Amino acid sequence: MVQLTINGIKVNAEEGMTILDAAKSVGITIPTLCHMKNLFPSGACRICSVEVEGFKGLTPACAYPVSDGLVVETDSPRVRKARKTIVELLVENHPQDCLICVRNKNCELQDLSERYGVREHRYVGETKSHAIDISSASMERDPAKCILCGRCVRACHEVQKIGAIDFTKRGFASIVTTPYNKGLNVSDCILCGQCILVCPTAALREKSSVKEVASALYDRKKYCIAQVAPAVRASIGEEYNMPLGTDVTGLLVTGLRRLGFKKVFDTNFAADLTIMEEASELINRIQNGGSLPMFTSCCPGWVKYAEMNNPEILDHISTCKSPHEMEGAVLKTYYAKKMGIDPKDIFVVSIMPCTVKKYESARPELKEEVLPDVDAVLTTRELVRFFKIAGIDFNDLPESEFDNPLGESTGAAAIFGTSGGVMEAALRTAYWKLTGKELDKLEFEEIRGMEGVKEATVNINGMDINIAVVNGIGNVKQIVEEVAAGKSKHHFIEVMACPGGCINGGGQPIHQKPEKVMKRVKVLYQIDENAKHRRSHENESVKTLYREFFGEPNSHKAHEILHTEYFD
Ligand code: HC1
Ligand code: SF4
Repeated sequence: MVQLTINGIKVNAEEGMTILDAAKSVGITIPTLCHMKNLFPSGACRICSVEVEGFKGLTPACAYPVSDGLVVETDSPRVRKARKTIVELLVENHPQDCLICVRNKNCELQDLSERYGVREHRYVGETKSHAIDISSASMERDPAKCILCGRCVRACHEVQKIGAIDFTKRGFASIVTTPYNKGLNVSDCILCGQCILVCPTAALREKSSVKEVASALYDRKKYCIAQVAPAVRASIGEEYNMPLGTDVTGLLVTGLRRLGFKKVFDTNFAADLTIMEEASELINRIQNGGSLPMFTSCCPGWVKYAEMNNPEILDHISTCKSPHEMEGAVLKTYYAKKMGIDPKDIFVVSIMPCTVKKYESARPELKEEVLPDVDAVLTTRELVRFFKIAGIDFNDLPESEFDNPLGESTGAAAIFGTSGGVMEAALRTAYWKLTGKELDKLEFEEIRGMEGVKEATVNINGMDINIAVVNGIGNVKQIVEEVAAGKSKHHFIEVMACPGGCINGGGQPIHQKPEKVMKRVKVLYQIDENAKHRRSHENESVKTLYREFFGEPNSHKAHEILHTEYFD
């Protein structure tokens, strides 16, 4: 422990801590635009500059370690002036279009401009102008709005270990871009959107589908159906100032009805259906000598990664479509027939925490005849904007329940939204399928939590099944290489591209609160714990679907409608 003085307050801090963290521990927030928790400080933005006694210049608090007797001023007139000048320079080299910007009122540059009282243009001069990269199906990149903080580059390189974007050129010409300044769609980008979550401005953002969905809702010929991903209910409340970790399922359903959706279904229903198909596929592969280990397939970021980087392991990925694609496929076949609706008139909108789902829904093989399984995807953030346009006061809505039959779900489906959840749900059903008995203890603690790779061995009917859960695409390389080399000891591997799983997807609310992931995860585990049924095979509507339509899991019809293929 060392003792230092910050703004006249005596602060005890652990050795190795930075001034930034020590100040935070006593309630002093030093602003920063480049710092990322748990990553080595870059000191790029200089907004966190502070005065340290005995030093002539100002020092970046994010990169300066504490020591005994250090005397620091974080809010002196000199510090304020320096910060204001930095902000003024950034603002001057930034489009002056806050009123029409997607991040208006949720922009860190705007906040700092307000905080330091920037009220005039003091440094008018040449500004950069760059074309917006609209090449991908999921995201847009607007370099004119980039303030070169480098957070996106670090999220992509150091967290996701993809490296699709980086700095090029120097000085005023400096820019964050893709290789050869080509579009994201021809880079290594997997469209995970983790860079969007850390971007302080709107330089990175999702490609909006709000207009498209609004026109479908106004088209009287269309039968618009919404489905909601497991993770959205645990996060959207944050956009309405509710505490982190508030479950708003009932409000969400009412809000979607008020937008004009004829039916509001639950992607969780199809998560249960996925488990029926995926657990059967795993057992088939084990019993009949199929490619093992089998990887999960519900994360389209992971699938895109594998297709681009490791085509040699594609036959190890489950052929199951992801749950929201299965839900769409069932809606356009079974449900359309049952309700006497022409599938051509059905317009399925998935409300997702994920940016890659936009790309996934546009994949040509994910369709029934010529109709896409899912017509449009709105991220959690886009839904909030849509509610705003429609004048829906989310906080004041009464609660209501999902429509049926595609609205029923079990606790197993709820935990799909967190890392380890798909595996846990699959094990609950695989155990029942192989033994005819139910597991006494449903929780698999070893595969919960935020570790990068979680492993366990589960004994089912005398057979040891080795499982692994990859939490974040940045941790997948070694696991994939073992599989490619034929050296994997695993039977079943879950991969989710976003750290924490979909709960921390690239389409989720943007704010830099580090505790957000665990608080959201808790909601999903609570939904599971409180659920009447906690195993996918107990979902009555799924059972009816097999009885009335598919016959049994992995049947020929199920393969035609619920499974897919991959391409290198
Ligand atoms: Fe996910 Fe999934 S869990 S991929 O994270 O398998 O997006 O929430 O909807 O499809 O169910 C996302 C979440 C989601 C699918 C399911
Ligand atoms: Fe990298 Fe993901 Fe952003 Fe693409 S979307 S640039 S892969 S962080």
